[in-house]
Amino acid sequence: MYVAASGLELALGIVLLPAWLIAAVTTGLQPGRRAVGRMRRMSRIALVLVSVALLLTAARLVVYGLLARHGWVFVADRRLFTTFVMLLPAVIATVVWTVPWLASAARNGVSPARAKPRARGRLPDPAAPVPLEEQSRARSPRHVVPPRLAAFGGLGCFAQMFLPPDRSFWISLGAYGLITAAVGGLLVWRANARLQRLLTGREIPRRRAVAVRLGTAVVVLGTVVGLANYGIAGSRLPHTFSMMKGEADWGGGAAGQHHDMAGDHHMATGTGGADEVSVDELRGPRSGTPDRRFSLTAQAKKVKLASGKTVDAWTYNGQVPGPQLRVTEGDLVEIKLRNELPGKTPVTIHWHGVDVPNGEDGVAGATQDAVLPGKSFTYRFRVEESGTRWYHSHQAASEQVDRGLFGALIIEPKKQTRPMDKDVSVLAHDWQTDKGTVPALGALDELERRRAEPGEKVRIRLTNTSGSTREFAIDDVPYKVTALDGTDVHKPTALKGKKLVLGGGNRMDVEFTMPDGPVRVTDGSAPDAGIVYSPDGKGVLKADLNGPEFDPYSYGGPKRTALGPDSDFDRDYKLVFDEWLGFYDGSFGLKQTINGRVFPDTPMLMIREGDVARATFINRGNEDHPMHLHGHHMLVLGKNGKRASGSPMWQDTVLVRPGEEVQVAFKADNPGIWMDHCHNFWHSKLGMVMHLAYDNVTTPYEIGGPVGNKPE
Ligand SMILES: [Cu+2]
Repeated sequence: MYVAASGLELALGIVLLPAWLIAAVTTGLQPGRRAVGRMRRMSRIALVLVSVALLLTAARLVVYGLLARHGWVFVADRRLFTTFVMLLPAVIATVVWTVPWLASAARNGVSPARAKPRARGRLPDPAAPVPLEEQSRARSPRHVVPPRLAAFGGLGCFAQMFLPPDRSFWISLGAYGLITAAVGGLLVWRANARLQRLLTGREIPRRRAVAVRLGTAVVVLGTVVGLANYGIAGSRLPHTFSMMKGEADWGGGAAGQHHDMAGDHHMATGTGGADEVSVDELRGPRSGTPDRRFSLTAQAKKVKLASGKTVDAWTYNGQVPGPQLRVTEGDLVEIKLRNELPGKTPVTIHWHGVDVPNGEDGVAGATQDAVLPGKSFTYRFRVEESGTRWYHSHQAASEQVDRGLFGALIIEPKKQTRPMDKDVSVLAHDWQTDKGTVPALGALDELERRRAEPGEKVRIRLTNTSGSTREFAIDDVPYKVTALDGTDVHKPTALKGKKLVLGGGNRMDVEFTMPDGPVRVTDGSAPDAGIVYSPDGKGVLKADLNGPEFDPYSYGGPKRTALGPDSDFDRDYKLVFDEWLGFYDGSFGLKQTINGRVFPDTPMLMIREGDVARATFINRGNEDHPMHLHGHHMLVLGKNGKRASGSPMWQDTVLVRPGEEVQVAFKADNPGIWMDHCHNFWHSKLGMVMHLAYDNVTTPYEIGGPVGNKPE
């Protein structure tokens, strides 16, 4: 609904400008028509064109109303100012002044004032010249300027995406108002000058007129080119900089004692108190024999998908997805990362959804330097939780995860309460192959048939390792969603034929008992692929991808939690996501903004250990944003003002779809500097990255630097 309205708004923005432009030009042509008959004809045409533009304007207002139904926050921005400051006043002026005159001229070939005495059936002779008085009336600024100013308003609507989102209300009101008034003034001045020339009979010599137009064109073109150049150069990020550049956002609570100033935060030798700690000190246990030991080596390898399509992959241990790591709650885990990638490509490993000590989090430029080829890095941490997790590189993820540097990480609970006969990880991914982009489950890009005996208990761990939102279907069996992002759902109930929606990075455990007939697991992005289980391993079943959407907000049974909507929050962050066409780091694209800014100018969420925080995510843009907070589990409180009513939803990645407002709570119980970013890596690459910083934690690492750290 929101996306449809927003798309309609975009389409209207594209047609509004030409519609008003043509209407304005045609209206402006009237005074040049010297015979009453021609003036009448032209007025009719102008009237029709103005009416079309008015209808389109009305449509924009309707769309604005539709968007406003999602909440004031969704329209109290660029939309408000382009529509109600730039466009609407000019349109009203057009209706009040231009339309009556055009209507009269269309009927009589003269203005309303003159028409009255002659109105009784006797129209002026069509061939008669339009009296000078009439011509000057036709050229009056109040008749010709309103549609021109409306065209400028149309330009505002057309170029809305280029305007900075989420700026302060009063400053925006002032800026949009002043610019519109200035353009209006300029148009009136120009119309007046023309009128004077008509009355005095002194026309500008043709050459001079051409020169003036040419000059104007050169100035406009120069400005555009200059702005573009400035945008390219000005948006370029420095070679090396600290993550901690953004403005500190204390979430309305008291500022910490250590770092009132953003910027000094990155210095290991800070000015803080005795409890100041570097991320280097926030490591897992350095001693002790690990319960599980793994070795993951990043290697380039040409990998074949099931269909035979080839991926020029970057892998852990030569396979895609990387090896599945299985550990047990309470284990001390040691993973040695070695980099054998070609060239100078550095890598890391991030343990997605595991609340590891900050120094083990694997974020290049924040918690470590990325590991260069030939080098290694050892992660050690004790897992104090269980469930479906995954791991992936957190260095230039839009390229590295995309190419295959990821795998499943399963943490078995200490005591398995629901043992399974089959426990299967399904990692949905988009592969860049020699035959284009191919969605697949793991490396399965076509249908695979597997054997499963009736009565067998099956757990499917759906994992979305791609950036885009995925919709899964489980046919044709009743099942339960037993975990969200690896945390058990309380009292799950049986479901059937639902559409299971997972944002990028999300996981969902699904359990069922194998029936006599076949069962199919399908990712909607690859409807012809998937897995079919059947007793003989030859089952045939069509996927039904059109089921109603599964709603995790009302699923399962409620349960008391330490946090809740009525908790006493020390911090309350409000984060609005939007889109902004322009330059970012030297190239042109659709920037993904948080509170109107892109990384590293996005807000730094500041917190103190022990704080209880709430965050409200508002998606004003047109694409899904799966927001992933490292090192913490967020309790999802509700959506669009409605409280979650089912089982508590503890998630590390929260999907916020366009037009949605999602509220989460979390406890600051894991000191560090933690990424909080959109898990659509293309969005994080385009600026949608921020972090949660404990006020006493510092990092010696920087973005860029000798190894080229790229945390996004
Ligand atoms: Cu996003």
